[in-house]
Amino acid sequence: MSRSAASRPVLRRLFLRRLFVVVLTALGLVCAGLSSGAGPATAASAFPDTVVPAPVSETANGTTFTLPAGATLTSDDAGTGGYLAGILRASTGYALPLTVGATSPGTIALSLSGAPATVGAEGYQLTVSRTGVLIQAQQAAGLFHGVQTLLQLLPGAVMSPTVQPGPWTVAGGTILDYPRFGYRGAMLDLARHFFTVAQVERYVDELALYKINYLHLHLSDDQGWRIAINSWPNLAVYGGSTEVGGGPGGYWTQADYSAVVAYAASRFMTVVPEIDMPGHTNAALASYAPLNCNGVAPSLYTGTNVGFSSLCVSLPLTYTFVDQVLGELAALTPGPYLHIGGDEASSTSASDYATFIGKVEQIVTAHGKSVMGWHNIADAGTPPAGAQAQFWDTTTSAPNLAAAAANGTKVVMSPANHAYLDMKYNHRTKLGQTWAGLIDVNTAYGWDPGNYLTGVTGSEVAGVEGPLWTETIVTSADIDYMAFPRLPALAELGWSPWSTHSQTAFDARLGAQGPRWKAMGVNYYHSTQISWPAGS
Ligand code: IFG
Repeated sequence: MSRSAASRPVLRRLFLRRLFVVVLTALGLVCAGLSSGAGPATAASAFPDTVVPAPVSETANGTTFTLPAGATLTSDDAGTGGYLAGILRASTGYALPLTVGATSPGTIALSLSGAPATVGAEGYQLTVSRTGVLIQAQQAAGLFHGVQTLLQLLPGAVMSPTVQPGPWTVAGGTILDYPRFGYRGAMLDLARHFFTVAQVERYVDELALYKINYLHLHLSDDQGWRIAINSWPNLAVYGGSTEVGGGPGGYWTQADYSAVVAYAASRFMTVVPEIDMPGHTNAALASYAPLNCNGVAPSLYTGTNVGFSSLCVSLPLTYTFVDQVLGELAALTPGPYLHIGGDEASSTSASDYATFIGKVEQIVTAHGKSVMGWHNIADAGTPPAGAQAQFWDTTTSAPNLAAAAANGTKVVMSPANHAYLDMKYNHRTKLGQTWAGLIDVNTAYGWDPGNYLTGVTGSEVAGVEGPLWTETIVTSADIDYMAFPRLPALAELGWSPWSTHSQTAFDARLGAQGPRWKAMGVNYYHSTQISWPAGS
């Protein structure tokens, strides 16, 4: 039998076996290739654990999506679509044409239909497939928050204002997300040091990354009055003419204020204006002698003491003043709250304080707004329906506040020893104060707003807020340094389910924020409690 003849069956078997192996391998590659999206087969991708605040649920599907240069955007909300397009076009260099209200979805589609009801007003469902991204929400705010998550699933360079090399790859899967608390705020003190509209809008853009939805503006204090009031023009012109340290101060026109309100709204943030009363009023008293009980105006004040000033509770003009100031602010403020302050009224007797706060609360209500105030307003009794009291002490109990909460007052949690962004990180921190303690990331993160105050738990808690007082804060770089990385910790406490609360997991996810802050030029503090990626 010739070699060929003798080995024919053997050769055939060999050929068929090899053919079978080749086919299997080819099939394997194709399947892997299909499951892992464009490009060579890769291992199944899991969602990167980088999103802050932590979402409610994340399910990876092992695919990856890479944004192609020819990608298209569609959005049912023009503002959010434009916001996303602006960021992506700048960093990818892609055209990314945007169609609003399109009938067929783009590569990235922001849709107001099909979202599960559980997402509510601010939540979203984000689905990443091999071929594209779909963000679904019940309302535009949810689309905006889903966009923040999508941006955090993309490489940090996506936040760069200049074109960066890709690839712009996102792990595939589904995220279902919605907030734990409805009030997730940040406060900026414009009174101790003045900040311009542009500086506040910059801060708004940074806050928006972490799904913050309230911007509390501290517009008046002993050292400065920062908002023009037409019926009392000297408040801003004279009362706003200085600041801590004796600098030139400044003030916003009502058009400036409206511009900030609109800008914040475009980032789905509601402005809460604060006129602090009856204490913290030296700038107003210096501006109008008749407002003083003795008819004599004090000097402007550029120091940092507190508790030495009080409006004149017995003077009828005081309530005309309050009514006209709050009336003009109410007309400029679409949001539900006017913040009346109420803190550190050391120069007002307890009975005068109760009288004053009671009258002012009625004035707020008469202008169609709900009262917000520091938790001290509960010392004057339970505020009107719809009111919020902001806890700022370093204790874990406040009996008058708990009593008001039992009567329906909601509580915004800002315990100074966890949430005050003007506290130093450590003794080496040049900026900031120490009276409430030193606050690094783990102290900012290590508490539960929903179970912190005795007798104030669950539904009485409206949410959290991170105040940034500016006695020592002068520039935008100073704001960045004190707010980042602690504000994201507070934002996570306000948004994420308590079941996701884990210091180590949060610290890892916070570290992943470093490259995007670097790309944005955010002057953040490289906390030694966090391992920051090289170069971030
Ligand atoms: N307490 C005062 C602020 C500010 C702050 C600085 C409140 C409610 C100390 N009141 O905090 O005006 O001076 O940390």
